[in-house]
Amino acid sequence: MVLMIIMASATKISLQLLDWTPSRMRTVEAEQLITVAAAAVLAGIVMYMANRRIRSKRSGGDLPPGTMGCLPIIGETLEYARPNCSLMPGAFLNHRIQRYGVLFKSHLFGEAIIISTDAKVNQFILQKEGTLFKSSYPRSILNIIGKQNTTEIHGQTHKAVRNAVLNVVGTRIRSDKTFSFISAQILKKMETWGGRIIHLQEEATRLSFNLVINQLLSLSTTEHAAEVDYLFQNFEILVDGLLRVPINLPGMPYRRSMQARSNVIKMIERIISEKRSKPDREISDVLDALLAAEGSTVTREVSIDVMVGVIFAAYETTSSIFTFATKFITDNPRVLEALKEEHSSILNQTACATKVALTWDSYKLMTFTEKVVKETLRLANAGDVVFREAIEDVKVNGYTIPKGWKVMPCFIPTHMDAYKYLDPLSFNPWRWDQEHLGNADFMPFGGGIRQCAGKELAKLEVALFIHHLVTRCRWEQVEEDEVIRSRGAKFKKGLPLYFHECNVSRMGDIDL
Ligand code: HEM
Ligand SMILES: *[C@@H]1O[C@H](CO)[C@@H](O)[C@H](O)[C@H]1NC(C)=O
Ligand SMILES: *[C@@H]1O[C@H](CO)[C@@H](O)[C@H](O)[C@H]1NC(C)=O
Ligand SMILES: *[C@@H]1O[C@H](CO)[C@@H](O)[C@H](O)[C@H]1NC(C)=O
Ligand SMILES: CC(=O)N[C@H]1CO[C@H](CO)[C@@H](O)[C@@H]1O
Repeated sequence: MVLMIIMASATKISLQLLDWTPSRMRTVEAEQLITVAAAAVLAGIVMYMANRRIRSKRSGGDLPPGTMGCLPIIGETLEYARPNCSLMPGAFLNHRIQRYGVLFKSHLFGEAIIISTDAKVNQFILQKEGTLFKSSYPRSILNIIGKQNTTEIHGQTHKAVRNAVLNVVGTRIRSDKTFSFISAQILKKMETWGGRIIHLQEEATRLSFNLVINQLLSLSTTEHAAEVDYLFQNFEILVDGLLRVPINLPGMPYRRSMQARSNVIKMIERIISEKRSKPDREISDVLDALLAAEGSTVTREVSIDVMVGVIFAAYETTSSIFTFATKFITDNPRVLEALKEEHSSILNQTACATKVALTWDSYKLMTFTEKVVKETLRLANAGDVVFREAIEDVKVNGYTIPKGWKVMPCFIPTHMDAYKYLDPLSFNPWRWDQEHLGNADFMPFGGGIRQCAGKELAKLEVALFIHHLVTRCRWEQVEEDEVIRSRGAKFKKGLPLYFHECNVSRMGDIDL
């Protein structure tokens, strides 16, 4: 118990040391450093014992090589989460790939884990879902996004839930209503940008949250502004606690995250009872679809956890792609020119006398845009890792992944592999014309039966965002900014851009 408290205070200090957000930076006093040293010694002893236990737990065959760190609970989490100013795999992965090869073990987020950075092995793991591996996220993440979450449900329940999501976000994607709704949300944001400096990262986060919250819960930013704001604020805190050291003590991001989760759940429960009080509703959002599927497999708890999980899966990823797409277009005038040409030609073809409304047919004409989106997905790596567990001992690359072990396929090293992508750091949409890349080489949405259910929607949203950006706005970057990669890629200053203009109310546009 005493050890736990010392450990916790040590973690807090080292977290502060590592925290790159200037507002969170605090000074570390000498006294606290002594505590850290004492804790480290104690921790070393504990870890030595834990390691012995792990060694004895292993079954036949060799575990992949690797280190487990010298702190219990924390393991190598701090090293893993250390920010790196590049889109390339960070120092944590690089050092280990150089030393151990593409498959190695570590200790992250409170659990022993095997990390795979090889395209073929990753593909194998994802395709053997349900037979050799199953989706299984670390407990510390589940405590936040939900224990009955999409990632932890299997077989029939997973199928029912996945169908509920796909029915709403997949099947309806071609409808004109979806197109005009997404456009209206984008334009509503862009309307506020003209003549101002904005921080695109912040704007994009809010935009993608508004989009997903409407598709999932039918909350509109006009009628339910207070609810949407409340959910957004809590989600930002919730997300901040993910992939952190899982210590639940006051002041720790992890604790704040757990509290935010319970606020979000109360709000979702309230929305459910409002929905329930209106009989014979049509299915107009994902929550309706889940409620309609409720029964012996899809319980209320499953519905709620799935909602939290899907909001989480959808909004940070999509906003990161909005932001990076804009940054790459800004930095590459040739790409901007090619995009302008494609989109003005689409406008020419689809414009009738008074209205310019995009449809599925016009979307299908955005072939260059599609490559821009692909290239952005490759470089930004919004969903950079997934988590699985071995159902039985699995032999991979001459090593054994023992039954019950967690596995973390990591996609960044594949997407930045110079043998597959010439000059991997360069943003080059045209590479997709020439390079014949196998499925395993490009997995921004994961793969197998758990591939992202929102994949088509996400690509559409980004394409429409680019459409409105290049046909209506003129902008420039006003300040240098740096990429920080720790949990996902972010811009240090939030990508400040000056918008000379955003011609939102162009003649003949859809009504806002
Ligand atoms: C560019 C944006 C996005 C990226 C990069 C992305 C990435 C991913 C990845 C890598 C997975 C696989 C997780 C795993 O295998 O454990 C996943 C799953 C999922 N995503 Fe996305 N996602 C994006 C947008 C969205 C959106 C907009 C939605 C919904 C509205 C969504 C809903 C889901 C759901 C429901 C799953 C779980 C599917 C299942 O387990 O069957 N995602 N996503
Ligand atoms: C980021 O990663 C690259 C490549 O592994 C490495 O050379 C660089 O030193 C790292 N930078 C930081 C700030 O850790
Ligand atoms: C669109 O139409 C206008 C007028 O008809 C024409 O001047 C312009 O060149 C066309 N643009 C494209 C990209 O086709
Ligand atoms: C916006 O509208 C103004 C006035 O009609 C026009 O001069 C300008 O070129 C337009 N900008 C863009 C990016 O379309
Ligand atoms: C429905 C289901 O599979 N729930 C699981 C969610 O995650 C926890 C923790 O890993 C499991 O114990 C549950 O069985």
